Amino acid sequence: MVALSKPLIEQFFVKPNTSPLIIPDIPLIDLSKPESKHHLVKACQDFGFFKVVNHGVDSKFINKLESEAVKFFASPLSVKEKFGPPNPFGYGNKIIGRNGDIGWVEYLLLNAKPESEYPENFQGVVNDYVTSVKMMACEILELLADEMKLQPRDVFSKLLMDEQSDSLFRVNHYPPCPEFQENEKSGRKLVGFGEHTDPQIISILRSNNTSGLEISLRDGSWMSVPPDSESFFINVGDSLQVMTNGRFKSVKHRVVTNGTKSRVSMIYFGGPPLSEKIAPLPSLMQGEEDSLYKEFTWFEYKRSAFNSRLSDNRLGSFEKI
Ligand code: GA4
Repeated sequence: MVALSKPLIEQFFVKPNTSPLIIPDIPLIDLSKPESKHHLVKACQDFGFFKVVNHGVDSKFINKLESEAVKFFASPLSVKEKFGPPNPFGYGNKIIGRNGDIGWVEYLLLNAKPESEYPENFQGVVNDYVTSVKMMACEILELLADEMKLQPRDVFSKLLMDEQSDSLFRVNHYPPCPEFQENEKSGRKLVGFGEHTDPQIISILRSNNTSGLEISLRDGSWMSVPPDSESFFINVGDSLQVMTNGRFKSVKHRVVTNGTKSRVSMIYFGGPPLSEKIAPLPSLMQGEEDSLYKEFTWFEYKRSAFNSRLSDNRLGSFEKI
């Protein structure tokens, strides 16, 4: 990464914000327990965010992918840049999306389809990891459908299993920022990945043991999520918020960088096929309940999302007034 001069680094500061008055516990869900269904629904309603253990993803797949990622990001910039810029897939450095967002991060954004092309050494490794994480995502979505008495139980998961599913995979590297260390002492924070919600149905995140992830609480404050490399963190995405007519919350989150430690995260974004209509499930609507959203397809939502800035309220223009 290129070193930034003082004035430039100012662009990366996170706006000052309030800390939560009460720090809630992040819902912890043990997928091996029968009562997990109930806790999953509650976590999606209250936070749109939770952490899972006993997830069934083989640590071999996780460690192999992480070590390939570490090797890739340690290679010379000229080598990494051969895979960039992301268009839409590939290697990106400090520039996020196409609309002027920047962050103290470098990344690989990849198609999650099995036959996709990846940088050498990532080929089989990404497939093994994504296949296993996708199974866990589908299990979670089916448990949610069960608990909400939605029929068939694969109403959500079939969208990820569909051959045309538009799912993505991202590996992020947040390098330590030495220029920032003096500011860290003063309590200022440097943005790694600015605040946003994920447009897809569900996101499954795993990181190494470096902190940085923060979620936005209902009172507008930010809560830091303690890292846990043994668990997975799950986000409700905008599409799942719409399909549940606002019952589940698409959580706003961001990553702040660390002055001294490198953070590596890998995220699977489970999305529907492009032609899929994203609308509240009829079987979930009660009495005279009206959809909170105008009708749209995933293609339309995705196009609008990719034309927006990270912190924009993307669902806003799809809400009924
Ligand atoms: C956020 C979630 C995923 O990382 C992502 C991001 C995408 C990108 O990095 O190109 C976007 C962002 C994400 C939402 C708004 C647009 C598009 C950057 C951006 C400014 C891959 C995605 O699907 O949407």
